[in-house]
Order: sequence, then structure tokens, then C-alpha cells
Amino acid sequence: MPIGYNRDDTIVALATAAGSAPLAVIRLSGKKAFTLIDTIFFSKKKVFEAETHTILFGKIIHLSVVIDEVLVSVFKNPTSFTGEDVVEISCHGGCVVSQEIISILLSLGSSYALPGEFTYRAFLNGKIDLSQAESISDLINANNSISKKRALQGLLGEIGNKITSLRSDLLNMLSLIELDLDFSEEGISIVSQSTIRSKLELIIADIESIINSYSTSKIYRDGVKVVITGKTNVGKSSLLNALLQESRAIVSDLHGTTRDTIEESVNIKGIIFTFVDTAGIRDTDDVLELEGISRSIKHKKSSDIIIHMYDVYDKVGISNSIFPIIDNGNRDIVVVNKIDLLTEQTLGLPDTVVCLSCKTLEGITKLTDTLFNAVSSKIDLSESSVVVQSKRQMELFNNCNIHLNNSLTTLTENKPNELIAIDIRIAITSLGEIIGETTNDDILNNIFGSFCIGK
Ligand SMILES: Nc1nc2c(ncn2[C@@H]2O[C@H](COP(=O)(O)OP(=O)(O)OP(=O)(O)O)[C@@H](O)[C@H]2O)c(=O)[nH]1
Ligand SMILES: [Mg+2]
Repeated sequence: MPIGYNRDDTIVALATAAGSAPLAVIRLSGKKAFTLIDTIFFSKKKVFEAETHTILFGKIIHLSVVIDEVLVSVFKNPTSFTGEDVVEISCHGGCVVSQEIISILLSLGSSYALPGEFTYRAFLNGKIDLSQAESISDLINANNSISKKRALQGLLGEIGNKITSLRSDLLNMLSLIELDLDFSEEGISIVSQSTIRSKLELIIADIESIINSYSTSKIYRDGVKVVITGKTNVGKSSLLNALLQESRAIVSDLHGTTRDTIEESVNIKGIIFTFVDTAGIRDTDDVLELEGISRSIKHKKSSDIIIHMYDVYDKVGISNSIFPIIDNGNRDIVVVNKIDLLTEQTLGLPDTVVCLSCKTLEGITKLTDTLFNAVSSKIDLSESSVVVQSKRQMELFNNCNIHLNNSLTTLTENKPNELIAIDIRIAITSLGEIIGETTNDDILNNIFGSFCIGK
């Protein structure tokens, strides 16, 4: 069980965002939910007597003081979100009313819910599997319609359904192999190697296409991090400003202007790119500048794309730079700035180098097109229903895939069927972990701890 959760508590929290709004919703879940609300809620009917999935109108009154007029939605176990008795109190919004009601409920014996505790109870009571729990968090945090659509697919149980079907295929195959092992001593063959091979290949292809869906999910959910790096004064901050179309970073002709990193996001054709302007790299004794340079290096490591920026004066730097095509895992773009200062007609550089001017903005569109094309080649917008949402899920699918490929190799090498069975069993366990059939507290802490309170 994740740290701090207590199954026996009746938990309460605000389910809507705090602050000024017409309405607020408070959620109360647990064994004592109906008793507690009936102590302070006065309506024509007691919540205890109400039908599930009905709404009662009445007043919250505590110590003879009317706190608010509210609607109370009643959900009886097991047909509620958490699987327990749940009430949702719709009261007036703002900072005071909901806090007063929550304080009263706490004073009467409920506990304040920890982040993700309602969803954890839903998971524990078999209302949702672990992949659906992750999708809830993604749905709440989605910042574009594609992320939202994919999170909803996960919430509707697409991953769980797919895993159930993959597991049942693998279990069938395992049973045949085990049966075959039992009969092998009598010289009877139950399943041919070619049947096992073709079944395995089909399942592997299926799992690989699911794994590939992760890069699309990640791009839409997390965006793309682009670090702008290069020597001092080449125009890195000017490029950030040009991309943002505002004067965000300080620009000056002094070397070493930018010390700290500056991050800003830009939407390019529906994908969020976060650009990081960094301290220019040069030999320096300045402690602050050295710290800035070390931060630049850290950001480079965690970025999806690196812009290596030069200015037109740096002929040696440009000619020494590699000119990679940003594709196939390559994450570098070479940009040559200040082409407005060029006296010669052309620099004679390959087409993969983006020549531009942050001053006149010539070439900026070529850069944004290059960035978009580099990312869009990794996007799969097909209507595939099963989409991997989290790194955790992706790693487990990967593990499953590795073991299925191992069993394929074992088969090719004509090794005993026992070895094939071992890998298939591990693959089945990995699939089970995705939906939380077997899992440990660290993973649960990680998933539910990232939720907001009230969810
Ligand atoms: N002519 C011309 N000048 C530019 C261009 N881009 C930037 N500059 C000038 O180059 C100088 C340095 O620009 P910055 O954007 O501060 O350079 P930087 O790479 O961020 O520099 P540091 O923060 O010191 O590493 C400023 O004087 C800019 O006005 C350009 O395209 N053309
Ligand atoms: Mg700068």
C-alpha cells in the first residue's frame, strides 16, 4: 500500500480546483461516508435512505449554523468510483465554503485524502486496473486534444483488454508447449515448432506496434525539449526571442550575457517545443558563468534535440562541425546565424545546415519546419486503439518483447522447449504488471503520488 494511505479511513478532499468559481465539489469516500454526511446534511431524505446515483438538495448545518445550500450526489458501494460508499457535495465555490465543510467533516472523524487516494481505492477495489489509473492522471493533465484522446482510450480500458487477449494467447501457447513436454518422452508431438514460431511472430509484431505508439504519446504529452547551444555571442538568446516573437532573453554584444538557462515553449503546428537558451561555451574563470556552462551541458544530456549554433564569422567552427541529418535517432541540428552580415553570396554549406538571421528573421521558418519534420516522422496518428501512455508501461512491454524474442531465438537454435516456456512465463508476468496484477509499493507510490489531491 502506498505511504500514508489507510484503507479504513473515510477520506475527504476538494475534487475541484481551489479558488474563486461558481461551484466546488467535495468528495467523501469510505465506510462512514453516509453516517458523516447525514450528521450535517438536512434534506427531505437521509442519504442512507436514498437510492444510489441520485441527488439530494438540502442544507449543511453544523452546531445550528447554516453553512451552505448544497446538492449531494449519492453513490453506494460497489457502484461508485472508489467502490466504497461515496458522496459528492456540490457547494458554492470560493475559498471559504468548501473549506468550512471539509473542516467539519474532518472534525467528525474523516481524514484528509492524500494525492491519488481515491483512485488508489478504485484500483484496490478492482474498479480500474493500473494502466487505467495512469490514464486518469494523463487525462487530467492533457494539454492538447490528441493527448486527451489517447488518455481516454487508456481510461476506457483499451490497454487492459489488449493485455488480457495477449496473455490468453501466450497462456494457450504455454499450455500447448507444456503438454508437448509431457508427451515428448512417449514420442508424441502436440504442437509443431512452426506453429509456435508463427504464433510468437504475430504476438511480437503486435507488441512492437504497441511499443512504437509510446513515442507519439510522449511527444504530445511532454512536448519536445530543444536546447540551443554554442559559443558566446553567436545569437542563442536572439534565436529564442525570434522563435517566441518577443524579447524574452537579454541580448547584448557582450560575450557571456546569458548565465542561467531560460526555458520557453512554442507551439509549432500543434506540437509543443520547449526551447532552452543556455550560457555560451567559452574558457572563463567567472564562477557564475562556469555554473551556467555546467547547466548547459546538463540540459544537452536531457534534451530531445540540440541546436548547435554558429555565427557566420566562425568559419573554422562551422567547417569542423559535423552536418548530421536530424533523423533516425540523431538529435542534432547545425544552425548558422547572422547571414544578414554575409558579403559572399553563399556559404556553400549542405542543405541540412539551417542558415538564418535572427535580425531579419530570414530562415527562421526553415528552422521551425526542420524541427517539426524531425518530430513528425516519429508520430503515428493512426487510429490504433492501444497506446502506451507511460514509461513504466513501455518498459514492461519492452521486457515482454525481449523475452518473446529470446524464445524465438531458442526455437531457431533448436534448444529444448523448457527454455522457450521460461521466457514465455516471464513475458506473461510483465504483461500482468502493466495492469497491476503483480506490483510493488514503490511503483504504486510513484503512480498515485503523482496525482493531485481529490483524485
Ligand atoms: N547582425 C546580426 N546580429 C545578430 C544576429 N543575431 C544576434 N545578433 C547580435 O549578436 C549579439 C549577441 O547576441 P545574443 O543573442 O546575446 O548572443 P548569445 O549567443 O545569447 O550570447 P551569450 O549569452 O553571451 O552566450 C547581439 O549584439 C545581437 O544583437 C543576427 O542575425 N544578425
Ligand atoms: Mg545569451
